[in-house]
Amino acid sequence: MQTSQRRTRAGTLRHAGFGVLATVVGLAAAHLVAALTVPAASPVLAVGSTVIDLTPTPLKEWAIRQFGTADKLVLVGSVTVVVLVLAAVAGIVAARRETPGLLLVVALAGVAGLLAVLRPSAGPLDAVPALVAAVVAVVSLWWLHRLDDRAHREDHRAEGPARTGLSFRVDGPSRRGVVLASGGLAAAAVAMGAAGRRVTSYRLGGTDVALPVAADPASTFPRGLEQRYAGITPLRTPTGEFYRVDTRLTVPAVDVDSWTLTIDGDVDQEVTLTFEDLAAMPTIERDITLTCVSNEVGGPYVGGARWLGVPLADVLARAGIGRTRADQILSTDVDGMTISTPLDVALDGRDAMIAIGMNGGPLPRTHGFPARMVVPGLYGFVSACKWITRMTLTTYDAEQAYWTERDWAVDAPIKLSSRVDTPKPLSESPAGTVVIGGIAWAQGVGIEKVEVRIDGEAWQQATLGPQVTDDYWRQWYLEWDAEPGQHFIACRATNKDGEVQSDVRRTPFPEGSSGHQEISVTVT
Ligand SMILES: Nc1nc2c(c(=O)[nH]1)N[C@H]1C(S)=C(S)[C@@H](COP(=O)(O)O)O[C@H]1N2
Ligand SMILES: [Mo]
Repeated sequence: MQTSQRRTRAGTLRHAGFGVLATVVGLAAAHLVAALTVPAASPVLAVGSTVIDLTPTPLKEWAIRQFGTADKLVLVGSVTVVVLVLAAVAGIVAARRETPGLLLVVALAGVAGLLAVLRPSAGPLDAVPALVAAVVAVVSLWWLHRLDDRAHREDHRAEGPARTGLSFRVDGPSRRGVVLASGGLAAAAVAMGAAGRRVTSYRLGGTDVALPVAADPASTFPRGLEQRYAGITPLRTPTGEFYRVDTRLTVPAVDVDSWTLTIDGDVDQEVTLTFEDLAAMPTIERDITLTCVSNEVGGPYVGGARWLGVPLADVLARAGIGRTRADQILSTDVDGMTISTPLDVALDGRDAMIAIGMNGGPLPRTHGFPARMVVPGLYGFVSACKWITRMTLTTYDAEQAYWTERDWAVDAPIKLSSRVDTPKPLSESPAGTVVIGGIAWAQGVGIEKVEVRIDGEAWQQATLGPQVTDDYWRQWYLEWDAEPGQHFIACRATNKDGEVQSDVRRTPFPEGSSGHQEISVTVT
């Protein structure tokens, strides 16, 4: 009794392991095949992206709050756990009744294949990786069970049923075969996974493009306060440190030579521009601060950069929009993801552009290579479409974009806001002069003043850093004679229209956070 129970438990574990191993090998093989064909069609990515898209907004908000930019990893990690549990079940089932077990594996791959093919930009090739996953996983599982059965029979012959309980014996030749096969499959999975990554990063390599010299350049960039006060956000965000927010698990690889931008919908005539066409148009260079609607008060999703691009109005004029009845530009990226922008806002004279350069270089892949939209004053989710391939002139009645379908605001101007960069919340500073410093932004209007409040007392005016443009953030600082104890520091900005930053607390959903940031620090 003892023995047979042990045998069952150890056997079940081993069979579950076979299911997991076979599935992982299948996924790795599929990942490699996807890397060679359509990277986004990899079952892991196809399932992961679908989960991200289907996650209800409140849950996504919660994930972003809890895990920051690791939110996607957490969501996808949870899916992975579910898949592996199902794979383990398939392994156990297959040991008892082969066909249903193998069919469960096929079903798992089938779901991934279906999701890959249902992606907006999918073609027939996109089913191939899931097909590969199914074949490799089924064959691996079948093979492992074959070897295992043989080992089982050998044990019986050699020593009678009582000994078979020690399932992890590796001394019989067939038992050794099982161990070797498992090790071999695991090694193959690691190798194929690594090769897949290699191939992808090789294919995604180049963002080398010749950028035009700006016909209308930005003015000389001033020296920021960060030179004097290290804790303050640099006046220009280094490209590699610029915040990144998008729905993508992997960064799209766009081949600039075959990339095009089409303007269609309610226009005089549809036009399609190549990168060369675009870069040949007169360009502007502007310092603009981008902000994400998901930025909490005091949050990190805001960045200042120098953008090079073609004025949006000029690009749209290529298609002719004089007679359009559209109220929306529906932008589509290389994967079919959509972002909507109010047409009247984009064309009201602000420096809206199709950007092709950032901080003196081409756009990095993470920030939309080879081209993206930038509209000063609008949150990124209603303007900053990265990897843009199409702008459709349409109406909000006729078509909805990704986030508007998810109940986010339609027209979302960036809210007047400010942030304390130094001292850090909950930090300790020695008594004496402490520099309180940070940034404030009021895109389109400009910052008039920033005030600081310590321990709930009167607001004190901070000193502003250099003015760049009204579309750009402004640094500020205040020297504080700090005495020992716990203190509370708050800040608020006033824009050049005299509007004071609202102290009404709002969550990012549905149109951006508001409220005053107040931090607690200790002076020793
Ligand atoms: N194609 C695409 N463009 C996109 C997004 C996206 O998910 N896909 N996210 C938008 C959001 S929400 C923001 S805030 C900005 C962020 O731009 P960044 O990642 O370059 O900082 O890109 C916007 N453009
Ligand atoms: Mo965003």
